Amino acid sequence: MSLLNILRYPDPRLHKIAKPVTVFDARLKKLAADMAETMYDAPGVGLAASQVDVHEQLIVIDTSDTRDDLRVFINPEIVWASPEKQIYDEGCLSVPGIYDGVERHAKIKVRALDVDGKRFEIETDGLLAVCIQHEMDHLKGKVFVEYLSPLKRNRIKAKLLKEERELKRDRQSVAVR
Ligand code: K2U
Ligand code: ZN
Repeated sequence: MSLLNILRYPDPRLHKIAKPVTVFDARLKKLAADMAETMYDAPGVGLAASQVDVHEQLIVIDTSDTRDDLRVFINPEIVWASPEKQIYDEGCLSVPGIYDGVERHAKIKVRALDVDGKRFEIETDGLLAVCIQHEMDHLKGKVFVEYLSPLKRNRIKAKLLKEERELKRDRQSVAVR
């Protein structure tokens, strides 16, 4: 398996819309496995294919404390969402070091396919519900900072672009030595 490169905000590729998966083959299984390895390594509790520049409707999630309860959701759709909302302090592997409150449905029912193309449904709340909604936003090209004020979003964009420039400069200075 391989570790995949995670796109960093404000990379425009994070805003591409993911297409439904139609072929359930070894390539798809390897992609899911590589995404899971990348998520565990980060570490994170979820990862969407959009974040590794693959624009197909595939997300991997593991919110367990023991890090051994991997869930794969393909072509996920929310078929029911509670009117009750909750605010959770979210982060994102594509927006490193930034955490802020986002309001989402407290409980959801999700229908999806597994890696073999078999349909399943789950109803959930808590961190899993938050994570599923966060990852499904990624598949729609939406990053959680878009729920924040323009002032906050622009400050985050400037901070991450500055960090990116410094990262590139440091890499070049090492290469020259
Ligand atoms: O999409 C991602 O980058 C993965 C997120 C998933 C996530 C976002 C918000 C709330 C819960 C999960 C990363 O796992 S962010 C890091 C993290 C780790 C543990 C709990 C919350 C956030
Ligand atoms: Zn994210």
